[in-house]
Amino acid sequence: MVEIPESHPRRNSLISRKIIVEATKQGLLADSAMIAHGRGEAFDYLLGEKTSEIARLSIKESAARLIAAKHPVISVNGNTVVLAGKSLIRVAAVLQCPIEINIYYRTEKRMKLLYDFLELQRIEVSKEENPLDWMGDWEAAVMSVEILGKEEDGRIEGLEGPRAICSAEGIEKADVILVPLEDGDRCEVLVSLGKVVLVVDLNPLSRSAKMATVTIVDEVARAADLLLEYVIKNSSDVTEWDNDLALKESLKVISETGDL
Ligand code: PTJ
Repeated sequence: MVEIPESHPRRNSLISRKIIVEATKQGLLADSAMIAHGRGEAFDYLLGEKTSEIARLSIKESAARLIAAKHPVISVNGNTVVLAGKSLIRVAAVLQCPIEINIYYRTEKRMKLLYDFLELQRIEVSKEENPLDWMGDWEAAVMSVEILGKEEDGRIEGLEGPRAICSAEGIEKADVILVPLEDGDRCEVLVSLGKVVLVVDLNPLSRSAKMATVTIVDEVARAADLLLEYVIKNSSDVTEWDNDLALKESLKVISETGDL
């Protein structure tokens, strides 16, 4: 494998590409995963490849809503597992909420591969030091995170076919769902079911971004790391979040990044 020099200005982006390429070879990702990633990358380039102030606020708001939830769940698809799986396991460990593998292009083979991959990530995370400012038995907290998805015993009411399949104890029961890189239709239905939907999407113009309760316009791995800090701080309250205003702010960031 070609080494990426530490000094390379676009190192993180190149590492993410490598991760996506490798995961594709392993069969973990959907056929269109690279296309989705490329679209995200283009938006990230326009955002200056960093977390904007408005993205930081939306992450803080999402942390507050996950903490206040009765039944929070973190839903992960292929791209999310390989790019941010470990970070989201840390978030789930702090919140003590389940992670549900819920993929758009559902096949039994991919579900199994992703489950095994996430299990391995969980074991690795359980062996880490406690995250900064978190106190308690880290290994126990991580190993008690439930990984859902294989049960297929729940349904997203209002959707048909494989896209409706979910876990009864996860998405079906949840009042607050974090769904990175979600599809617009599913996002719309989840909101219509009265759930609080927290989306991570680099494209502020996507249907999911527009439909969500709170949209984090940021790269999923960066956003997940910052989310961990905010769930550990546990210091903010849920606000009257104006998501349209937040999306407009993200578009402003994009237009200003381009200023020469
Ligand atoms: O694993 P599956 O079967 O659930 O499939 C996952 C993909 C991502 C292939 C599927 O959900 C899909 O086709 O997604 P879309 O409709 O192409 O939407 C993906 C959205 O995520 C786009 O708006 C991208 O801008 C955004 N995106 C891509 N990569 C990232 C991202 N947002 C945040 N971080 C990223 N790394």
